[in-house]
Amino acid sequence: MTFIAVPARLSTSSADFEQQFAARLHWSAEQDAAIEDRVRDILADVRTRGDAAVLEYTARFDHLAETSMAGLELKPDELKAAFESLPSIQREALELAAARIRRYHEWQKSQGGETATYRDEDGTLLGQKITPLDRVGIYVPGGKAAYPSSLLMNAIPAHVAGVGEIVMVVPTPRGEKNPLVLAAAYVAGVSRAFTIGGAQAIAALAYGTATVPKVDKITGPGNAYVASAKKHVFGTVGIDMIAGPSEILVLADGSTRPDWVAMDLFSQAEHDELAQSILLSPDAAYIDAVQREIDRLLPTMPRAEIIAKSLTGRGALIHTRSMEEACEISNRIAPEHLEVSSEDPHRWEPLLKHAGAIFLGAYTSESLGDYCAGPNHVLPTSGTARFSSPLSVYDFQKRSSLIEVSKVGAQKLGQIARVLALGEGLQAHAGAAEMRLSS
Ligand code: HSO
Ligand code: ZN
Repeated sequence: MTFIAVPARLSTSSADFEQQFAARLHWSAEQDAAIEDRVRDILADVRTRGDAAVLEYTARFDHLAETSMAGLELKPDELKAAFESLPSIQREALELAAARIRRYHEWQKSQGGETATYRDEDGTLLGQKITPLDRVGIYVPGGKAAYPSSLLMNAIPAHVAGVGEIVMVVPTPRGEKNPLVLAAAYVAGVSRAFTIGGAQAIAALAYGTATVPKVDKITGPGNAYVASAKKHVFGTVGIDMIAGPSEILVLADGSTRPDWVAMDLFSQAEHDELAQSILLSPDAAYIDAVQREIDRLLPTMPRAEIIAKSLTGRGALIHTRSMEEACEISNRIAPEHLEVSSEDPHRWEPLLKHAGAIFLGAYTSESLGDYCAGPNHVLPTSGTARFSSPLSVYDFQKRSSLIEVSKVGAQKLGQIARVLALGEGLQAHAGAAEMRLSS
């Protein structure tokens, strides 16, 4: 079977650019009413019947029939054994990746992730106390999107934040366990792990059952049922983000080898037929060269079919008038991953405002960021980088304000508060402030 990948060719100087650009970018996560209804039923059922409902759904949807929840729990010894039975090359790669991810997130914690206070001129102490969440749930997808790397990217920042207990859930259809996922759970140090998935797993984590502990926040990607369930339980627990298909945007001045760039475009396209890979360049001959490399390399790819569908359906090669204009277009797209494939990436970086992660220079392939550079690979998609950030240590912490008013401060603040409280008609507020005046 031969596949062809023909991303749309666009040029910012053509008259219909805006129209074509809008058509390529259009993406909406369709809300499927049937899915919503089923998810609502499953959530309500698990909430009332607990473990019994989880066991039933796991037997029905995952063909994994157990008589008690003990059969659906992965014990620490089993995780350790999975790690130890891996080839040493995989064990080492997991450990090296985990160490780099840990180091980055520890650094991140030191950048505003620690309690801090100051005193004002009246000796009043003000600040914020930072505490980790007590318990979090991490959803790990099963099947073809079972990524051990995503488990590391979720669990390690939670650990570094100081989360007390990390509960992982992973659907395991027919009981077929993914040894790399189990090993990653061991390396990341999850506290408990269950072979459950879907909306029933989200419900178990959000409401708690006799066996599955109730968590404070649920993170991690999942299918449409999982995404819908996370939206429904938001408020009862915190959630991270609802991720759309992967995206990569390469901004190229023409100095990087075109086969490197072609492979980078493939690297996100191979995730999903709905993934989006875009090249922006002011050099038309370079765009032709990248398309030639796409044609040459595609037949060598085991996932050629997915890549071809993604590139042909949602991909684009966009010719711009200049690098400056390419930066503007990139800001409009606000991609999940942005590669600045340029001889002088620091010249362009200040112009780039919206992106989940920015990869600078020809050597920084996005795939290194997916596994082991250190920063998180859970990133805002579908243009949400305009207002949101990568998953981080901060997602597993919360802040409490700290206030200690000095005697002198109470005089000054008391006057202000008294006036404002009376303006709001709140006599007790005014009284509490007044009583401390000239005490
Ligand atoms: N690029 C994906 C993460 C991933 N890639 C996992 C490989 N494995 C997130 O956008
Ligand atoms: Zn990836």
